[in-house]
Amino acid sequence: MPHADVSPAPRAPLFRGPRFWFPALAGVTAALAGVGAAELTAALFAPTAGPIVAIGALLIDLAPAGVKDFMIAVFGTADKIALIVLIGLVLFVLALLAGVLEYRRPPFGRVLVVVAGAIALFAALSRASASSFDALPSVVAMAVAAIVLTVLMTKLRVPGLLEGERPPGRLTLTGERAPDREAGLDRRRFLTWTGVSAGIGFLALVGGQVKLAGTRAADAARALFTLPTASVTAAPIAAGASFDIDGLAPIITPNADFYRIDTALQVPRIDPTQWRLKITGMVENEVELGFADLLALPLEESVTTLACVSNYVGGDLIGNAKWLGYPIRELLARAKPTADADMVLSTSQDGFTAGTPIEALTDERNAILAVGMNDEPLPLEHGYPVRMVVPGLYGYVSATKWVVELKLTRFDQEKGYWTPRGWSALGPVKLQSRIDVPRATAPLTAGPITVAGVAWSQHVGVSGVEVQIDDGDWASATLADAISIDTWRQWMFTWNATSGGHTVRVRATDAEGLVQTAATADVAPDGATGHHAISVNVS
Ligand SMILES: Nc1nc2c(c(=O)[nH]1)N[C@H]1C(S)=C(S)[C@@H](COP(=O)(O)O)O[C@H]1N2
Ligand SMILES: [Mo]
Repeated sequence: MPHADVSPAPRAPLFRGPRFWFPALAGVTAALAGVGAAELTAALFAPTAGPIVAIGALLIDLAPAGVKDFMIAVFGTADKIALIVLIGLVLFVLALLAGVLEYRRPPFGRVLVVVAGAIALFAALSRASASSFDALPSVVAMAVAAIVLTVLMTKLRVPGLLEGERPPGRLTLTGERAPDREAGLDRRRFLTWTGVSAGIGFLALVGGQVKLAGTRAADAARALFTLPTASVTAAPIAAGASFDIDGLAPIITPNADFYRIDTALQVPRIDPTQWRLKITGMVENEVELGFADLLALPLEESVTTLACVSNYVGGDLIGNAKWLGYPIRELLARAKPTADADMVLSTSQDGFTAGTPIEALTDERNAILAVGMNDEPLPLEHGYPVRMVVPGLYGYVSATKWVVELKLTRFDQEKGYWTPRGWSALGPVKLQSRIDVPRATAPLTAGPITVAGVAWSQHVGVSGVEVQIDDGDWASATLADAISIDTWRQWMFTWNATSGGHTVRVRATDAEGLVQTAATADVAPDGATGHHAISVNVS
């Protein structure tokens, strides 16, 4: 009887020893195989329904406003990578648990797999653009993980394989010699199965990502697309609009450096030949147009600064670009909104919405449906093929990327995405200024030091910027020329610094004489206020 069971089995500690690690390894392997199979299925059949992305998207939609602020504050534009890592860690722990449960209390490990799969399924199907195909990856994940887990368990449940903590070969409690060679062999057999399953899972995961990257119609279309020429071109940026100061934000933000904020864990990929915009709701004529129709209209260039309401004082969730697009005002005129409509609810292909006052879209400002950004088609992550850009309003109430519908409605009937989540329904950009140089860590020596930054008061314009050193008097900075009232303005100040520690503060004044308030306000519900200050050490 080489496989005599040891009874009573010595109590193994819960989280140590082979009775924990082997089943845990089986659980993690099953999860890896399941997720790998699901991501590959997603890449082939349902590109936006991979379980990780679907769960992440659901979490983003469910997250209370404070969590969003926290993620942005801590991780900045890497908030999405942080979220994926977090989901991966939770999944890892759940997988360990499923393995141990399945070994000790079958079938609860498989029950856990099914529950996790059901959550992914719910997440995938609850997305705005979900189709029934989107169920596939989660179902595959569930099935593959359950099967791999079951198979690995049969490999583990060989008597003698995991008994107690004894190294193979030592005397057992009953005085018999453990079947060391067989146990060693069985363990190796189990590890082989584990290695092969994990390897296949990993390859499927990588394969899925490669496939996703390779077959994106939107990427290909964007690469082939050349922007039409503008019928109204923006004046070239005058030399006087820009100081040549190392470390100062350039007057035009390159696309690659432009901040990105959205709820899309996976960037929507829209085939422009399929793109349509509908103007619906409280209108006399519904209007619908395709991408080619939009491109055939006389497009206009404009330079507009875009700011995020989540930008804390001194933060970098703001950028300035030259956009190419068509005035929304003209399209609304075709649709003829009824007199009682006061909001345009714009919807993106992935279900994000923004509520914009009609006035901001119909007055003289350059509120556009943009197709170009800095002489390029919109980058995918900035809304390709079409987004809104509205000077003077924070992005969350105006700058809908991947836009597919403009619905004329009323503020007392509809709310944009962020409004029920703790943000104001109206979001005019607040008067602000920022110090870009010197950096807090730069080595500084006594004598003249260049202090410089940007200031903005969108749709009003900046008329002055002042700098204060410690508790001294506010002193006027030199302003670069304004491009327009809708763009930020650079400023600089030469500070005759003495050695020691100092605080440098900035404040702006707008074209209506309003001085930027020192009172601090949080980013929620409608944008941060307060003066940006930096501490420096001068030697
Ligand atoms: N579809 C979609 N559009 C969106 C958002 C979004 O989450 N989804 N976020 C808005 C917010 S909060 C901001 S600040 C701007 C940011 O635009 P950017 O990423 O191009 O800088 O996009 C806006 N448009
Ligand atoms: Mo934003």
